[in-house]
Amino acid sequence: MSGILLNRRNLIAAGGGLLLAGCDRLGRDAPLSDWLGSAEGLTYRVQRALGGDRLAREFTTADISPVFKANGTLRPDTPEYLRLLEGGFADWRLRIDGLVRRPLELSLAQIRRLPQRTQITRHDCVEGWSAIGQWTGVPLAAVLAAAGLQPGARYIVFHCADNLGGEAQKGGDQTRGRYYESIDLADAVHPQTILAHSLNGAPIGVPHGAPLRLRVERQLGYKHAKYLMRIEAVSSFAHYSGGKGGFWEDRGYEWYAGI
Ligand SMILES: Nc1nc2c(c(=O)[nH]1)N[C@H]1C(S)=C(S)[C@@H](COP(=O)(O)O)O[C@H]1N2
Ligand SMILES: [Mo]
Repeated sequence: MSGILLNRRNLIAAGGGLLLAGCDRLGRDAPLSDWLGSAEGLTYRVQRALGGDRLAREFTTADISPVFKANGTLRPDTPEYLRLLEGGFADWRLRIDGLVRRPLELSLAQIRRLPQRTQITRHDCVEGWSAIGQWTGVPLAAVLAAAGLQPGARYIVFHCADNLGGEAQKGGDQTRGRYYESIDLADAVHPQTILAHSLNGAPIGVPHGAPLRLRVERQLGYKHAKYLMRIEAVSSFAHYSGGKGGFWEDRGYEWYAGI
């Protein structure tokens, strides 16, 4: 895994020809939403990222919250997860597959050997609480560059280890389901989008998503999938679960949860 060039140009090269179409189609008559959903729309979004997208605010160590609240699943109860936890996650592997050229399975040790980024950010939950923490992990862009996105890839889906009951006060369908999330490629290649293994300098504990969780800093807390098992590049997320792109989205929350 060493020696991968982890820049966006690589990711684009992996995407093959994504940049051939220009942005000039924006001015056409077709509704913008149609355009954004097209292959050219993908180009637009990737170029938006290339142009240096807005960064979420970063803080100093003095700002770190003494207590970082844990929310949602605090300890997955699936036999698979409990077995991995018991083994100290030595047997845990992150699968990267779907519309990629080289499906990968990465151990925690391999993930820690990839380029790392540390960032101190504020987590905002829709329930009205926030916490500032220091997260360390590998940029998602690096992992995607290693796997090589296929041209049809438009979203990244995160499959988690836990089932969640769905708390009554959050409204909507309360059926228990596997937690999952999804983001578009602009957020996927954003420099602050990382797969984090450490919080405040220590390995992430079980309540916060051990052994690996997503940080996607320009969006609300529920997008930050914990207990990652598999990352899948897809052209559409319509066929997953409720079809809205995430556990809480299927229960009425926005898919793009921008802060
Ligand atoms: N797998 C999984 N990821 C999840 C959740 C969950 O229940 N399961 N809850 C989400 C919500 S609503 C929030 S606010 C954050 C909480 O992260 P924390 O427990 O580290 O504070 O995780 C998000 N990611
Ligand atoms: Mo949340």
